[in-house]
Amino acid sequence: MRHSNSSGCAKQLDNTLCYVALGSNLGDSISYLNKAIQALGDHPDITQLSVSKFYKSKPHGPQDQPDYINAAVKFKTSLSPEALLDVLQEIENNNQRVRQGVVRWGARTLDLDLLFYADKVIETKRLSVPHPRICERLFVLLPLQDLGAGLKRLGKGTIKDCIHALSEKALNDIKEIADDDKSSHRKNTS
Ligand code: A4P
Ligand code: MG
Repeated sequence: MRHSNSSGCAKQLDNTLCYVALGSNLGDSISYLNKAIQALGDHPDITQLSVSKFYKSKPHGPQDQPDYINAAVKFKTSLSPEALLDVLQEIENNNQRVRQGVVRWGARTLDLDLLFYADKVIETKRLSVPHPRICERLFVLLPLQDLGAGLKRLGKGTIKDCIHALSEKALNDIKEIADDDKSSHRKNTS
């Protein structure tokens, strides 16, 4: 089966439901997220893309870096997990992502993490799926909740259970971004 995207091109439909987390804390973060969403939506092997709300939060890990903007997307794809990782890393590279080597969790223009690839558990040199830190991170849990994702595959209860297990400080450190703010940046990217 085929359908058309916004530019009218036919796209191959496939059935693997994936969730990807987006994060940025360097430069115009909202624009970087919007550019990544556009690149994923335009990819010929990706269909039915939905986007969560955007959130602003304090950094996890080293504190001497700017606040992050985070979101998540879900889509269907015919790409294998490794091929999808290649696409995610290419989009990061096209958006000025510089890997700093020694600084774990350092500042970045764009980070795209594969959270779920259907129900598959993947442990290879390049991929850990489901992403190992989902339940510790409100900036991942809230966008997943927006997208109606389930966490059954993690064996840690529901998204709400994971959110309630996090500290009050974590809850205070994250704020939803108004749609007006998102769209003003989206206009700047077109
Ligand atoms: N890799 C393994 N599994 C995956 C996966 N499921 N998705 C490998 C994507 N990549 C995966 O990634 C390093 C290697 O992980 C890749 O080469 C890939 O083969 P990277 O993007 O170069 O490095 P990274 O992102 O710095 O590492 P890491 O450990 O993935 O960091 P995280 O967990 O993404 O944390 N605070 C807030 N508020 N918001 C944030 O978004 N992000 C981080 C980064 C820290 N603090 C944050 C946020
Ligand atoms: Mg990453």
